[in-house]
Amino acid sequence: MALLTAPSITTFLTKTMGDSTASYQSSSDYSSNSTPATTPSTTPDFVLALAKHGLKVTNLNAAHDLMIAIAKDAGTIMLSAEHEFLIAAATKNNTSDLVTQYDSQIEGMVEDRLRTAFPSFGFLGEETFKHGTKLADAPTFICDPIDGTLNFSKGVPNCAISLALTLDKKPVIGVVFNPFRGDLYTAIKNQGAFLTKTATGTSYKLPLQPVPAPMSSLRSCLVAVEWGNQRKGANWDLRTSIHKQLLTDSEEGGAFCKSVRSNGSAALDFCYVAQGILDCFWEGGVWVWDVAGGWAILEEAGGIVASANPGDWDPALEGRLYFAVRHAKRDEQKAVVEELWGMMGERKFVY
Ligand code: LIP
Repeated sequence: MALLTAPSITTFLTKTMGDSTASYQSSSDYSSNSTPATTPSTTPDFVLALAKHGLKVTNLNAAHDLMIAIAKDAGTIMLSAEHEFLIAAATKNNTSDLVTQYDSQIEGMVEDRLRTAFPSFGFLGEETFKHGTKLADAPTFICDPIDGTLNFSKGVPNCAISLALTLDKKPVIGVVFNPFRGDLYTAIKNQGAFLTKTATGTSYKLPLQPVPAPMSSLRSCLVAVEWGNQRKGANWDLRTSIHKQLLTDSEEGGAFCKSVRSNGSAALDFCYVAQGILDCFWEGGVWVWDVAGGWAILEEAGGIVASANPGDWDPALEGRLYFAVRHAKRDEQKAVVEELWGMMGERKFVY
C-alpha cells in the first residue's frame, strides 16, 4: 500500500510539476511497497491539449488545490447541517429525488470561488443546470454539491461533494470528499490518484493494491449498482433484470457475482472502484456531475470507463451510460465488460 503524508503530496507535486514540461520524479518521502511513484508528467497529447487552451500543469495544480480547499469547506457545511432543514428536503423529479437547502448553498459557494479564481473557465453545476446545456471543449468546472442527497437527508454517511475540471469534455481533475468518513479522493491527469484520510492527514496512492487481484469474470466481482429514481418503463426493466442476472447462480444462467452494493452515490461508487474495494460499477441514467470527478480519479488509478450499453469503449462524459472497472490486467477488464454486455443482448438503456 502506497502511503504519503498530506504535506508530502503538496511538496511532491509543487516540486515536480512546475511547468507543463517538468519531469515527474518520485519524492524521497514517498513510501510504496510495490509501485514506484514515477508517473510520466505528461503525454505528448496532453501537453498539446493543455497548450491548445493556454494552460500549464501549474494551472491544473492551482485549480486542484483550490478545489480541495472548497470541498473541505463544503464538508464543513454538510457536517453542520441541521436536522430540521434536512427533513424539509424538497423533491425534484419524484419523491426519491431530493434537494436540500445545503445543495444550493454549497453550489453557490463553489461557483463563486471557482469563477473568481478562474474567470475564463466554464461552470456546470447540478443545481443550476439548464436542460439542453452542453459541455464545451473549454476548461469547465463541474460540480455536484452533494452527491447522494437522499443519504445526506436521512443521515446515511455515504454522500460527498464531487468536483471536476474538464478539458475537451474529458475530466482532468477530480476531487470527491465525503466529510462523514473524512475520505478525500483526488486526482490530476498524469499525476496519480490519492485517498487522503483527513482525520489523520495520511494519503494513500490509488489503487490501494498496486498489484491487482485477478479479476477473471463477473463471478469474482463485487459490483456496484444503483436504483436511480426512474422506476418504470424499459430502462427500469433492463436495470432490474441485469441486477438479477448479476446475482443469480450460474446453475440458473446468472453471472453469480460475489454480490451487488448500492451506495446511493455514483461519485463514491467510482471512487470505491478506483480504490479497488469494489470491482466495477454499472450504471445508466446518472448525470455528468455525478461521475466527472470520480472518472478522473478512476482513470488515474488504472481503471477504465466503458459504456453501460454494449459496444462503446469510449463513452461520452455526458452520455449518462457508464461501466467503471477497477485497475486490473487490460484483458481482464475487457472480459468483464464484455461479459456484462453479453448479458444485455440486444437490450440498451435509452437516455
Ligand atoms: C444521485 C446519484 C445516485 C443515483 C441517484 C441520484 P444526487 O445523485 O449519485 O447514484 O442513484 O438517482 O442521481 O441527486 O444525490 O446528486
